[in-house]
Amino acid sequence: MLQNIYFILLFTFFGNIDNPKTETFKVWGNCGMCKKTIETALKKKGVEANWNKKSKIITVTYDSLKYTSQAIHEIICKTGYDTEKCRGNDEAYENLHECCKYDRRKE
Ligand SMILES: [Cu+2]
Repeated sequence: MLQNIYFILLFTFFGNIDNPKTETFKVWGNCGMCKKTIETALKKKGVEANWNKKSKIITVTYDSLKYTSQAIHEIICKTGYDTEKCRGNDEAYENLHECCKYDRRKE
């Protein structure tokens, strides 16, 4: 567990992402658990991510030859969270912890 944390920290601060592209956009969500769910899903795919639960703004850095911007949004939507470009998967949303059931994006 501790090793995983060190790995994530190392990856975040010293990771060498090829062809890096950084973007910021809004991800709907509530709390620290949402932050963990969203960031972990992205980090597992080699994407650096930091979501601010107050502003709801995420900053992502990814390999622009490996992923399109849309693909990044879809990684997040699969976990049940709405972004500016896609709607969170409804089934995943239903399975979120009660405190994570944020107010959905207005279409
Ligand atoms: Cu939450």
